[in-house]
Amino acid sequence: STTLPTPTSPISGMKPGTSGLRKKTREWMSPNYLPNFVQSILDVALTSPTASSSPSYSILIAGDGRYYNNEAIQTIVKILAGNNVPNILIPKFGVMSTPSVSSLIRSQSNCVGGIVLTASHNPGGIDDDFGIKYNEARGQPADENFTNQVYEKTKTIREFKIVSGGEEVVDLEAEAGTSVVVGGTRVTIIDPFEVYVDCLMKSFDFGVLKKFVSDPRVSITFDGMHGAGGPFASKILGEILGVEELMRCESKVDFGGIHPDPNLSYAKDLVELMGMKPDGTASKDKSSKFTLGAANDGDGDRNMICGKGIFVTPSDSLAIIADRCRCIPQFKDGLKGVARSMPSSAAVDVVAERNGVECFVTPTGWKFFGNLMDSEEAFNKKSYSPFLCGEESFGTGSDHIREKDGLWAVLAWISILADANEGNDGDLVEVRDVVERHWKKYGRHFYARYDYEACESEAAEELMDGLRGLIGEVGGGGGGEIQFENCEEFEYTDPVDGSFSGKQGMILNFTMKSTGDSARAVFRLSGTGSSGATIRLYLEQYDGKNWDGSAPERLKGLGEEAVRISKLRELTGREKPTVIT
Ligand code: VG1
Ligand code: CO
Repeated sequence: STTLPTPTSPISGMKPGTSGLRKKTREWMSPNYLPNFVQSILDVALTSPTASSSPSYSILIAGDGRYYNNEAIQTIVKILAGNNVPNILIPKFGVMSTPSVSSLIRSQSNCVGGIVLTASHNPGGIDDDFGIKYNEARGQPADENFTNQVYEKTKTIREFKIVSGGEEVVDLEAEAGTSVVVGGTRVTIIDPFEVYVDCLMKSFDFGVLKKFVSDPRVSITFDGMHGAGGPFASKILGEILGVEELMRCESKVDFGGIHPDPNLSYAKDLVELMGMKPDGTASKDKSSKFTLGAANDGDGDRNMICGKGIFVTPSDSLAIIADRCRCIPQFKDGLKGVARSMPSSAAVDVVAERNGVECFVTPTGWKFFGNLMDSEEAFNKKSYSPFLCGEESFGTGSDHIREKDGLWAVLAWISILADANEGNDGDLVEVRDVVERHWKKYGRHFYARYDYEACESEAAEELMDGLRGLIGEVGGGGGGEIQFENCEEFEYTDPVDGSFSGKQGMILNFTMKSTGDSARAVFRLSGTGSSGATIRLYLEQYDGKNWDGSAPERLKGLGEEAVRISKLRELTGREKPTVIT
């Protein structure tokens, strides 16, 4: 085969968001769309130190298995070959979860990075979403500097290089270890599981996990939502640990028609199975046989954790793991650093402060955690490892890799339950007990998120601008219980490399008149959608004493205040959020 430089012209709108470029699948399938974006990624990626110093460097191509996954892989192989990339690695069947991609890249000293075909928790199918993101050599999502450069390339691209060849140049069903040559490029099929399983085995004590899973009092269920995490769950939870009740763990191109986002709205089957009402509070007439119920998203990096009649908010989950981290071998000597995204609740901050652990608050998106994790290795600064981090959007993880990790979070919770039940022959200490003990010790951050999906972009921008106009105004309360104090805009200077990120969300601060406790509402526009705008409203209220009751109920008043101040109803015409979680 020969390389054909193919003329093309720029296609507008290829600006990567919070996590890669996500568009409607048909748009990706339109002429030159995929090649333009992949060529632009390569133009930036191939200037990296690994690519220039290692003559036999490799690039990984893998996806979350959604519609167009395998066709896209074939095209990308031909473009990489056209650009003389010496080695390509592809998992058997083309599917890997995002965390397993991160661990695989890290395990290869000459791997420049990975092209990851995913739109994560967005629905898949010809009429839904497809996406591509890029992970760099340390396994971390490309930073803003990288994605901005890619975007610039997409605006000036004139040609892409592609080798000639039929539709299929690589057999994705070939056994691991098989390789073929395309153009001058060696393409090798690899085992998707091995490296990642190994990595988790180093983080956890699988003997302890297995013993807990096989305890006759214990019953665990997991919902893979037909995403890429499913096969990994089957292997690790099913085959290795003996968890029996695995649901929806085969990866499917359309995720079985569901929205593969594990939260109270979209994982409602699991919520019901765990004995909860749709709002995540205990159902009065239905109990659950399961000790632990968990779910992952489309690419296996998000997690939802539930116990009998209780849903653990991701922010609480992070705080609880931080507090009890020493039961996880990876953290046996304690933590050096923790971090959370700004909209996540301050529950982990309280744990960090009381335990003398450094705590960082970053913008939304996992790429901001990577620098902190690698501060020593890559930047010759202080080490924050062992490091734990998370986001309110059901992301939890650590420095075992550079992505959030859905299965890791499930194993962390099995570890916590095993530890809480160590030497206990009586009634099981349940998820609810663990959570309530935590609230008793540290107070509770009542937390909820409202999403207003598919709003008009203009209305959403106007709302944010309106809030900006409140900066500097002092609220001074009024007569009600929820007193508005002030408004600020979050921005971030990376403490490791000094890079600056502005406009990362508007924060409205409140005080509860009767208790003096603080509360806040945060507004952000989503950067992962494929059309229109999603307004996210994050609500948080701290209570040090009275931690009883349901979060959605507690936060209703605060939500009303935030909606009123922001003029959300007037601007968007929305009476109610699309999602409450
Ligand atoms: C959302 C979440 C963010 C997460 C991102 C990618 O971004 O809020 O916390 O890191 O999705 O997660 P946004 O900009 O839509 O709010 V995933 O599992 O979609 O890769
Ligand atoms: Co995801």
